[in-house]
Amino acid sequence: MANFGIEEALETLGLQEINEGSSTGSVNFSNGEIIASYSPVDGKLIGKVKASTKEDYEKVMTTATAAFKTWRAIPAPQRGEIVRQFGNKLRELKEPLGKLVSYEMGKSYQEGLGEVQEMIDICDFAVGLSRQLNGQVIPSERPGHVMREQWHPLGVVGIISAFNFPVAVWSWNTALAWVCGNVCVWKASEKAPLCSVACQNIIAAVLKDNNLPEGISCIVNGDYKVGEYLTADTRVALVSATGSTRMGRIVGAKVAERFGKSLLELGGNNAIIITPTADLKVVVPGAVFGAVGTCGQRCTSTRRLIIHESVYDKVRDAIVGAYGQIKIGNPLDESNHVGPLIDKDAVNTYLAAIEKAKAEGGKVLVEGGVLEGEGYESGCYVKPAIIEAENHYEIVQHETFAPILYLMKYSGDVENAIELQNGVAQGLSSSIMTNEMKEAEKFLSFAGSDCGIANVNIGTSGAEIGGAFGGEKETGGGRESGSDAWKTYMRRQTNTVNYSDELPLAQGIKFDL
Ligand code: UN1
Repeated sequence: MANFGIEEALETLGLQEINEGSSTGSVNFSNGEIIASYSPVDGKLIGKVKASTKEDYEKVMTTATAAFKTWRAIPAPQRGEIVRQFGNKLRELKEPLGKLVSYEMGKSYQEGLGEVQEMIDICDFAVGLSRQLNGQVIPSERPGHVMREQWHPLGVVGIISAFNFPVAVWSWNTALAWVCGNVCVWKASEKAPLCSVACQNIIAAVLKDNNLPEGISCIVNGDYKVGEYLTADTRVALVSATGSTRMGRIVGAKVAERFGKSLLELGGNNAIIITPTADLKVVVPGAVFGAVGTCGQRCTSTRRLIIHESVYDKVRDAIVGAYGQIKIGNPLDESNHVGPLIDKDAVNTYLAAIEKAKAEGGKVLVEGGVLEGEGYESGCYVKPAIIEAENHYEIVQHETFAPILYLMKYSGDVENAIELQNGVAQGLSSSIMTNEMKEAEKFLSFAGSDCGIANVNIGTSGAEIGGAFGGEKETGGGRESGSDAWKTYMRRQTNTVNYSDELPLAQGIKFDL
């Protein structure tokens, strides 16, 4: 077991008094119905928060919009300094926060720590970025003129995040949004509300220490109805939403209707192509971690293995053999690989998907099922399953947020595998396992993977924060995290300045008076 008790973690994170009636975190004026957070680990109640009513939301927005005026006037590198302090606090609190993530959401403690590490990393990235929000200088066609580009903050950024990465996804958005000069209003998943309150407490303390307005970071609690306040609100310049394609379709349409900006990071249906030259030492851990890590609840989780027929039996046997070693149980016990699903609804979705795959002709290679008995009282622990299937099955085309891995064969050239890989509606992450340079390059070329993430000889999940994160098609097209994703959090302004005594018009137009 990890050395921290969960009570101690809650206390360190300022969550010891999370119960009915307490309004938690600063800038959280919640007065609505109670949201109880039960741990999928042991089924116990961890705490309760109140949902935000429309009035509460209005108070949050008033606080946030007022804070924006102060925050945008602070030079970007000084905003970076605040993010640096936030990152340092996260370093201090990595263990308790990682533990809370693990206990409230159910991922392994190692993955909980990894998630907090992603937060620390994005803070470091954002600090450096705070000195590099550069525009360009563009040659003007007119004498005595100069053109340049500036990047200005947007205003209020609304962040809608999912239960599966209850802290990191917020931080990818918020750390960038802050250095860019925006203030943030966060609607976290109602399935992991305490994680959001813990994060809010941490940043609120940093803001207070620096005498900065608390409205720079706000949270609102609740279900999709609270999300709708954000999507419909013209004061929210950008809505960054991470979650299901179903949710993204609604959010994207609503925000577009009012000409707001949205950044959508939605479902994946990620595949690994395993070619004849693939190295099994790399394939097995890559595929197994990808499929069962976070109990198959990452948007980057490996859903499909597309295996060349010449190595199919060998690869299948190695993967099935590795599944025999997987330990399922309390995720806070570091000897376990896989914890529970988030809740019983997720368990039912998992069971229904297995039935559907069977009904469509799938052959079960590793049997799934719900675990019962000591240690599994929450009813949320399931066995990772492997099913031999075909790409066109309806269930294979669909993202099921659970540890179900579909195996399929390809024959002939890598192009055939790429066609299968791209033959789904989603386009988030993809990998090829090969030692053939030509295959790898084809996979990465314009005619290769159509995903936002395409990897060679690593799995589909576990992306580093330094790259832009997101994907195409039903994945929504947005990019979060590294590279130049920061540009989404700013508005571009083109400036033309005339320092001559004349007024020549562009395109050579004459307009003599
Ligand atoms: C998600 O599942 O929403 O690439 C994010 C990964 C992690 C992030 C996943 N760094 O698997």
